[in-house]
Amino acid sequence: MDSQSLQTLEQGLLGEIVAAASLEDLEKVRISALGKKGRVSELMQQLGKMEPDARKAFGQAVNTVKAKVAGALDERKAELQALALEARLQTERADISLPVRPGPAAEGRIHPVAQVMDELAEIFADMGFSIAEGPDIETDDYNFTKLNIPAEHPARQDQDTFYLQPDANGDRLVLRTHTSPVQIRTMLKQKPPIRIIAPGRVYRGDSDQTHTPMFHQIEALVIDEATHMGHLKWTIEEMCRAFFETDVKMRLRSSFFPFTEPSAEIDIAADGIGKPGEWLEVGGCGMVHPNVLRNCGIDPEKYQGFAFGMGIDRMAMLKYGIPDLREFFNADLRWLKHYGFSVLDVPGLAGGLSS
Ligand code: 2NM
Repeated sequence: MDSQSLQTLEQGLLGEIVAAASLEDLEKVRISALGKKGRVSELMQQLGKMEPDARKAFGQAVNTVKAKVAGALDERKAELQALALEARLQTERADISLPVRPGPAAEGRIHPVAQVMDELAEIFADMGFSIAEGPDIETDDYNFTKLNIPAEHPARQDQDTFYLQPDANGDRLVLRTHTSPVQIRTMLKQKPPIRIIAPGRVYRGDSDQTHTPMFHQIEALVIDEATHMGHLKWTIEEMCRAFFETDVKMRLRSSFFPFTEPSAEIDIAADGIGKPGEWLEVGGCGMVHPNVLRNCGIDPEKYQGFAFGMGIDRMAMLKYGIPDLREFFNADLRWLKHYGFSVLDVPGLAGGLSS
């Protein structure tokens, strides 16, 4: 091959390299030039058949071409890689100025009942109470008899109890009509002094505008040697002040429960919710009946104490201005979005319970 054709080959190859539009095309050009059977490699194989002088000159010329072609390949490869990266950057671009999606922690809502339970737990924990829990299915004995409500007592009909089949011991089972059996269980297994609250679900068979067959109660129990009505009134007043986050007027109105003596209804002034001059009943209370203490193995000559109970759903309606009780349990996400609370806004006494 003469130097003219070598020149032509070189120009041709350099042209192909520049024209290669992708890394794959470029690789094909490389193989066709510098690969084992490539056009430049084949020239090298001709060297063996040449005269020594000619061989030296031709060898140098081919090497020069080879080096130029290799250099051009590297250069084009770098260019094509840069272009490919640029193309990816264009198509895979992320707009970091887009607003962040809220995500489950910010989007989920805490139900007002759960919020009020958390708020009350916080308030009572601060006063030195512990939280006690018990089963929703109770024995007739714990739900009624030990609470000084004997078999023929009208309270058993009053409360429209849901009855279940008897358990293995033949004890009649019920869906608890109040959380008082939790207090019974506590008194049976723990000696005074006792300071507990029992929040939870309770069940009664009535259903209308202001009653659902399942609702929530919180009850408190304090037993010690010298606990009296003054402690009871202070505790309820203090709880209302902390819960409603304002000064509320409260009164105890004489009443009757089989499990307390004396007993009273708890009323709070409705001024704050646009009903000036009216009183709203939020719960009941009293000094634990000596029979109840005795039923739980506590000596009423040595110990006495108070208990009170309130409706959590009712308290949520009052504090957060929610008009219809039935909406509480409809699992309507629009309602929950409106009345629910942020998962991240944990109630605490230091920063306001429900800021
Ligand atoms: C109320 C009202 C008055 C109460 C009594 C007891 C117990 F177990 F100690 F006897 N627990 N809760 C009680 C007293 C509950 O709810 C309206």
